[in-house]
Amino acid sequence: DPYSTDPERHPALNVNSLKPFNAEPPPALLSDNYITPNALFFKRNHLPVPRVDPKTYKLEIEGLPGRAVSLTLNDLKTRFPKHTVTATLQCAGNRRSEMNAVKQVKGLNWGIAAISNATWSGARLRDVLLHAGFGPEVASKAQHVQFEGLDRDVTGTTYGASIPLGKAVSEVGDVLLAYEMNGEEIPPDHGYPVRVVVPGTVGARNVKWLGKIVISEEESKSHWQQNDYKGFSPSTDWDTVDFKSAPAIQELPIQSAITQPAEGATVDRSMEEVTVRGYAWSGGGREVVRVDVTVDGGKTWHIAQLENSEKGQKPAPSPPPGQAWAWKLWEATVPLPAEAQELEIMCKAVDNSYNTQPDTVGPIWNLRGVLSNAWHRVKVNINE
Ligand code: MTE
Ligand code: MO
Repeated sequence: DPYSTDPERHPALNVNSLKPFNAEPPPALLSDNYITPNALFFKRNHLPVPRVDPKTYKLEIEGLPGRAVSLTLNDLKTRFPKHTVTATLQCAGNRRSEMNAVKQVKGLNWGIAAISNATWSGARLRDVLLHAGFGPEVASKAQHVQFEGLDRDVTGTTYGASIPLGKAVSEVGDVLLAYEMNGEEIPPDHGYPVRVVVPGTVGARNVKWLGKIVISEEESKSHWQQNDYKGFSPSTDWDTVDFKSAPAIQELPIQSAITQPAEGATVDRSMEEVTVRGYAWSGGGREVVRVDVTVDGGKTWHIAQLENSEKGQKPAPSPPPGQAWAWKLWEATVPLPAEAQELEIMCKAVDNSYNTQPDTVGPIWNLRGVLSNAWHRVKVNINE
């Protein structure tokens, strides 16, 4: 069993698949912490977790002038400044179950918690590429930076993905070759000893167990870059889909969801109001500036209080424009409408480009069930 050396996991996780291991935390736990504890951080593996020896670990870098460069874990830790970034990762398939409810899609049936937030430390990819020989001549030809994982399938094919070169070498892109997650070594499930963290970019490009970097004129040839993680029209089906016709997902659209109360929960009428909690995040470093909550079908909206630090701590300073990599948690206390016995709570977020979420999932439905970001809806009962 190639999965026999997979690590132990937290028993509270909701498991979507065991081999490979895919799991998300219960929504209410997710919004308990601004920084998601490592054990509860959602886990998305396509293959068995590779066990990498940190003493023999080598990162290869190809596609730059001169010889290929090879760096040890110690090189990464000592030859480059340590940079720390708080960034949210979200799987392209987060909230896929809502698309499944409209019409069957292909993929893991994620709820609303294939998203988590951590503080990552490591070497800047920019610094490492400059060290390895990146310069203007390369920039005029190459357009992509490919990443290869050390996890492989039975045929020996590794996980791979790529990002635009501009993001990789940007001074404000904050792309990391991370060796720490929340102040600890990166756990085995999250890419030990080194993973790429591409803030603002879909989870799939944040390659774990990083073995190789290739600077190139083309995107990664990997299945996950070419034939997966792309969006299509609701009318495109498996007979007509042409994966070449759509761009690979990189930055993700604006997202928000309600973590509390849970679907089907009971709210006490005597409380007169309901406290609603959730998360909101947008891709590409766009900052969430507002979350609106309604309990009357959208006739009136309540503006939620946004939080960018742990409960009870003072707010963190605002990030520079274009570098809002981390989510916001939010809370709204909304009066219960008179007489209603059932309540549908809905939320939508707005980012600083004034992007907002579509109201329903039908018009954004796609056969792979990615980019599911319609207004989130939770139905609760009111107890008289
Ligand atoms: N990297 C490797 N090497 N193998 C993988 O299966 N999964 C990707 C990405 N990086 C994956 C990978 C996907 S689809 C996502 S959403 C994120 O890792 C999940 O990261 P996490 O497990 O740390 O939450
Ligand atoms: Mo993903």
